[in-house]
Amino acid sequence: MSLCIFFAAPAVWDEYCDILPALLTEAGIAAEVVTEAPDPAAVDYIIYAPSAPLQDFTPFTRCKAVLSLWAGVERIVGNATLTQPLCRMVDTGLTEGMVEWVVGHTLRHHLGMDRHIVNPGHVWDPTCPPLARERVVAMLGMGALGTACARALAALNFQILGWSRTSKVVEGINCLHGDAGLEAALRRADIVVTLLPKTPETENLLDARRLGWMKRDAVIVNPGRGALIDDAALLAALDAGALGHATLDVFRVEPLPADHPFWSHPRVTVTPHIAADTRATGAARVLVENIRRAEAGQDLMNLVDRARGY
Ligand code: NDP
Ligand code: OXD
Repeated sequence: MSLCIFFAAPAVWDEYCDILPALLTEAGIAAEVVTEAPDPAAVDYIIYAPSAPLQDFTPFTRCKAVLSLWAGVERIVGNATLTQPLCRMVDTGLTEGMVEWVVGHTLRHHLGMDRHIVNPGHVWDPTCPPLARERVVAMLGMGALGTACARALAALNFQILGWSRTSKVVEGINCLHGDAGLEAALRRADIVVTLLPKTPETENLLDARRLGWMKRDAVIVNPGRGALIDDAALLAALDAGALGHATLDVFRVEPLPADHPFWSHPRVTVTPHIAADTRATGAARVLVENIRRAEAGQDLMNLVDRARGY
């Protein structure tokens, strides 16, 4: 019998307490899932969300894997006490949610919807927006989420420039990498979507210099991580009219403090880290499949490269 410990906020456990044991049984895995273990040395698997206070993994001497409920692992990946394999969450529900959020906010800016939703002067302006085929969207990050969003936007005819650390070939997407690729993408894009993990290399990626490469009316849509963008440089660019708008879902401090200038800035839209949620029905299957693989001595899915940081 394996022992799995679930470290997350109590409300998260409520979502998994029935489905996870049921799916383990369905998969033929003899395992118990608990939220407290008197003897950490008896634990085989740790299911982890950053809302849990767990910091010291040292006592979990028998643990075969730490399975993150989140896609982004920046709050755990650098933990020196974590020596076990770490898997991040890749799940269809998470991906679908992200695609819907990114497509929705991209279309808002592409179609100029705000002009008609907020039109206090009842101005009849029949100017039509361009077609999607006339707009360039840069997708910074072409991983599980970025690639799905890029494909969905390409299916609507947007011209997509994908940018990643390593070179890629994705049908229908012009894939770039490296510093020159980033500059080319930022200079050409009308809308820039940031779906990168937070790592030492991506922190402040969009700083004053790189924001300066963007078109004056370009829009940033950031569901990745707050630290990807230099906040002060972004506000300065927006105030100077050097950028059109920023739609931000993620922030350096969450919840975003009440006095943060993003809340009231006329060119900033704040959404409260809701771009995509890990949903228990799909995510529990991913957890169970990884436990099954570990028990069978097979390779784990979605393994984090600790050196790379994602
Ligand atoms: P992946 O690990 O699948 O993809 C990451 C992508 O970023 C890869 O294409 C990778 O390049 C690229 N990348 C990483 N470092 C660099 C770098 N230094 N330069 C250029 N490209 C780089 O992650 P996901 O797509 O699953 O998730 C992305 C992020 O989305 C998460 O880390 C998390 O922060 C955020 N997220 C936000 C949510 C929300 O609700 N707001 C929900 C879920 C996730 P390569 O392909 O070459 O390795
Ligand atoms: C995640 C997130 O990383 O919700 O899963 O941001």
